[in-house]
Amino acid sequence: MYTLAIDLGGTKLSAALIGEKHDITQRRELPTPASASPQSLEYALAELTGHYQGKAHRVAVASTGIIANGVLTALNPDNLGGLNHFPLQACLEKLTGLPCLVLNDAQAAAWAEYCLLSDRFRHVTFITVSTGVGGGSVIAGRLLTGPHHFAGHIGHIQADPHGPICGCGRTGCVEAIASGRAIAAGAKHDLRGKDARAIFARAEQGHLQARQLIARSAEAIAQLSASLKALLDTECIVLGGSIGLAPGYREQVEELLTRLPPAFHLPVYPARYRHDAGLMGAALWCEYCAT
Ligand code: ADP
Ligand code: BMX
Ligand code: ZN
Repeated sequence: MYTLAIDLGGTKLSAALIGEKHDITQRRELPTPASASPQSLEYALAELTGHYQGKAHRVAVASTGIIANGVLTALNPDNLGGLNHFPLQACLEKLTGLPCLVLNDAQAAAWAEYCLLSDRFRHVTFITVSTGVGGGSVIAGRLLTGPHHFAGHIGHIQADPHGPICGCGRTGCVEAIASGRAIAAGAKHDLRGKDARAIFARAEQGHLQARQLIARSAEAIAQLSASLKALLDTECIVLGGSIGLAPGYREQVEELLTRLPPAFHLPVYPARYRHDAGLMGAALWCEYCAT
């Protein structure tokens, strides 16, 4: 019995089969189409799911965006090339002929990482620093989704009232300062036009502006983590996404947290499922909902 797990992010679209023992096989990845046209996303999903025909009995999706009743609504459409509305569940059910469950990507990853930590903690918050900044919290063993499926959209908490305008319409959101897109947007002079991955590579070589862009991102995530402790009394933060998992980034966040008053200190762990936290979380959530 296999679950076809799909993770739709602002940059990449991944899929894998997840078995009963939670083994991950046949992982594939495509770039997320950067287009406001729903057809482009449907074609990409058709290409991806085509490889798994007849191999799974259900589909579990972790997706960027606010996910209500299987429909994706972007809070920050810029992350999806302007696309702001997509009937994800209906589209995948049509493409695969299988039942499909959809959950926000960071909420899904939070569930997966909580499942690994539940012997030690009952209050866990996951933060992805990736194309955007997303989050999910499990409090007292329950995943918070909220009445409008909006819980965890912590990338849109204000970090700086004088900061850049975010794609969601607010000013100075954490996402507008710390995300991969924000790091790239902040790049000037010789770094202009480079993506976050390239900026990390330059920082490793000692490039001052690259280091400053990354430090600004890490500072916003450290402050966000402290605010989440104040709000939820979360016992730890789990950091994921390609930026959250980039070498040295988590350590910077941890170090910046130690400069705050002790009441705000909390451990920051790397996602143990690494880049597969969303995939695994969607499959585990599907399993949990079925019991
Ligand atoms: P998604 O948002 O689709 O889930 P990722 O978690 O890979 O995808 O995040 C994409 C962002 O991470 C992009 O801004 C990209 O430039 C950046 N990125 C990808 N790989 C790395 C890396 N090795 N180090 C730092 N940043 C990276
Ligand atoms: C945005 C928002 C969240 C998402 C987060 C991380 C959109 C399209 N997405 O804040 O729902 O969880 O980005 O997404 O509004 P990722 O693509 O970086 O994984
Ligand atoms: Zn915002």
